[in-house]
Amino acid sequence: MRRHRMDPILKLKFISLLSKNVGTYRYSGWKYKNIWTIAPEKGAPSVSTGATLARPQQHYGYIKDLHSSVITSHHCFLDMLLLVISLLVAAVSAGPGYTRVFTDLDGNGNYLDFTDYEPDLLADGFDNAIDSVLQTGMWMYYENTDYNVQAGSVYWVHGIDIGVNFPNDYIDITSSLRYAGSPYVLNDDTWTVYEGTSFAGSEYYGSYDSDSLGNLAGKVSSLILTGVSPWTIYSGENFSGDSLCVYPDTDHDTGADGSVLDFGIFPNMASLGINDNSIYSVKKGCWTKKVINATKLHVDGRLNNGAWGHLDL
Ligand SMILES: [Ca+2]
Ligand SMILES: [Ca+2]
Ligand SMILES: [Ca+2]
Repeated sequence: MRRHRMDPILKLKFISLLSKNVGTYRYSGWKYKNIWTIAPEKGAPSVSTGATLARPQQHYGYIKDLHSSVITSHHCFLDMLLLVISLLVAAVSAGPGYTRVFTDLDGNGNYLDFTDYEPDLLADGFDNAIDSVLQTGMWMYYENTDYNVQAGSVYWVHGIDIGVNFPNDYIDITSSLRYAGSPYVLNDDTWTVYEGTSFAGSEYYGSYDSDSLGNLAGKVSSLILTGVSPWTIYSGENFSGDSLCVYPDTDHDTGADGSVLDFGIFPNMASLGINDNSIYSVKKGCWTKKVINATKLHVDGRLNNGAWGHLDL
């Protein structure tokens, strides 16, 4: 299928319009800069790799890929029509969380809003530029493109309308970003497994039972749970073999409006006390008496409404 990039001006409008869908921001202590600056696109975007890294189990509207795969003409009218269609689709497919990423500390400098995955920030003119973020949900900021397919460090932040400055060693390195959890409902009961440790590489996502893990069967090296339900993980497909119950109880965030987020964040299988690459199926609920007493993640900081930290190679 032919792929075309969106016209930069249209893209600016697209992102600008999207940002109005994001929800209610609270800018406590953060300077709001009503300036949009997007550097010209440099280099070739990695839309082809995004397809293999996109969530395989759900009907997931990958906004940019959707757009680039739909456009078959450079005619302005058609672009505008497709922009409108994309915005309608975006309204239902964009994630309930968001992140606003800034080129400087304390929410200063230029910024961009994301409600969806970005495998290559070069496409946005934001490669190796992020110093601080303002966000809701659990977002991972990867040193390398395609979510650290090539191993690198990760800065992670979760919370509700939380603003975080990255430490010195983690500013100006982020090359891709994505969130964990439901693309539809904040704090929905979900699980996401990752091929690499520290949430790297391909992922497999679900909010229901899964009797196999597709291309990640026997490859799972990290896990993130959201919501309040425990899950039972199995060493065999079809809920067979050894079973262990794991709760999303490593982190709990409470927003200023009383909304809550719950997480189980496990950057490697050792934090669950099981062997690497040993999960083959997942079932909702606690179907065994063997409950995992998980190791909590080290954080750089924690507030009522969130926490943040880093994972290194
Ligand atoms: Ca910067
Ligand atoms: Ca980088
Ligand atoms: Ca693995």
